[in-house]
Amino acid sequence: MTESQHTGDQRESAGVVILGAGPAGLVLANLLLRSGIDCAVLERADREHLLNRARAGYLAPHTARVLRRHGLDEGLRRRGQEHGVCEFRTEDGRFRLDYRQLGTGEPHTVYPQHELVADLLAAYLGAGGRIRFDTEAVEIGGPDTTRPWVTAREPDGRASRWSARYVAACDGRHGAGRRSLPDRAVRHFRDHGVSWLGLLAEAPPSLDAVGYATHPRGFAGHMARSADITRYYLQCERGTPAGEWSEERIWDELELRMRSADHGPLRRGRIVQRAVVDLESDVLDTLRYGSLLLAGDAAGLISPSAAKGANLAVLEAELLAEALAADLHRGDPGPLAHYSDRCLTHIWRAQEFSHWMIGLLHGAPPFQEGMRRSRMESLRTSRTHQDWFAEQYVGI
Ligand code: RFL
Repeated sequence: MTESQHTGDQRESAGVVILGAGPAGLVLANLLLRSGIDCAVLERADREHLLNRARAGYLAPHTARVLRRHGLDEGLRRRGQEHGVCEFRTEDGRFRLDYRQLGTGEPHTVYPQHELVADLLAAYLGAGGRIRFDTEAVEIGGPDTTRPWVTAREPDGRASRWSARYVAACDGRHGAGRRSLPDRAVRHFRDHGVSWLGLLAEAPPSLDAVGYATHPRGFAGHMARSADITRYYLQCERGTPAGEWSEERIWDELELRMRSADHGPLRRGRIVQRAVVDLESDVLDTLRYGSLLLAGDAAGLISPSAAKGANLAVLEAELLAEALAADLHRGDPGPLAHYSDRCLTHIWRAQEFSHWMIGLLHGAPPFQEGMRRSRMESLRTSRTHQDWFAEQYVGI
């Protein structure tokens, strides 16, 4: 009797086992498959859930370039909308920044994350990729060895054990990657002390710009997603249950904070998704623990204030794919040794800008509020500051 029959565990293996089929996991999986590296993706959610999970929407020019470079941008090219203007509404009126004309002169592409995930999944499956839905990685073992393994729960509830040369944890903030970090791992954490009620409305955008409104009652935000879906944010008290606000109260509050009386009404519609997001950040001191590599939200959490998370995930996935190919194809361990440092440079830069945005959009009396106003005024009046903003806003 084999050990697997004895324990009842199902035994599987792959060169690289990837946990999570979000943007990080699926970009990595596509690139590894194309370079001929045997890989398998384990995804906790079922396919339906995965393809309908609305999250990010603003993709950086770098993200579009990565997807184009690897022929993964067909949906983005067809359905993505270029976006290059933001509008700030404050107690002093409103001003617009055409950030496509400033800084590096590049726009965002608005393309819903779940559509990107659908494109990446179709490309991966079309190329013969292996993925297990409904399969939750429970724990990663042996990261300090050259034969790490993942224990997982299969859809039928049975345990499985996947062995690999490398495990890539792309399974987000609450995944097995984070849970399996060794004791020596150091995590730099920051709670920004602010919460947002994130909403998806079945309503066309109300502005042809990203809208950021500051108000004594708190921040409000408007971000287009598609011709008939718009994301809104409302700053709320920490601990507010997502369902507490009625739809009518949400729209009234959005109109009040976005100063609709002065600048025009919002186009209302059914709220189809809502969640409270506490603005938090964390950065790991390294993204590699032996044979365990982390990418995307698993590698670092960034508040959604500057729309960087999915963009970092794609950047890291490409770097990781190149590093794994160098190691597994050419026996060159150099790029893998530098993977973490290369990512951390971008991660800290994104964290810094995201933190700056939080300070721009939220004030607490009296000192922070003074800082917020000064920051906003400088952004309104200084061309140098506007160029800096534009560069950071679209860059990673
Ligand atoms: P994901 O997308 O969370 O995917 C992780 C996947 O792993 C699976 N999983 C597991 N699978 C197996 N075993 C386990 N134990 C598992 N645990 C989890 C999950 O089911 C999931 O499928 O992580 P990834 O790939 O790292 O991508 C990160 C992005 O999703 C995230 O950073 C962005 O959504 C952040 N973000 C934004 N980023 C942008 O770049 N631009 C934006 O405009 C933007 N807007 C946002 C956002 C995040 C938001 N929320 C939800 C915090 C707006 C919001 C409201």
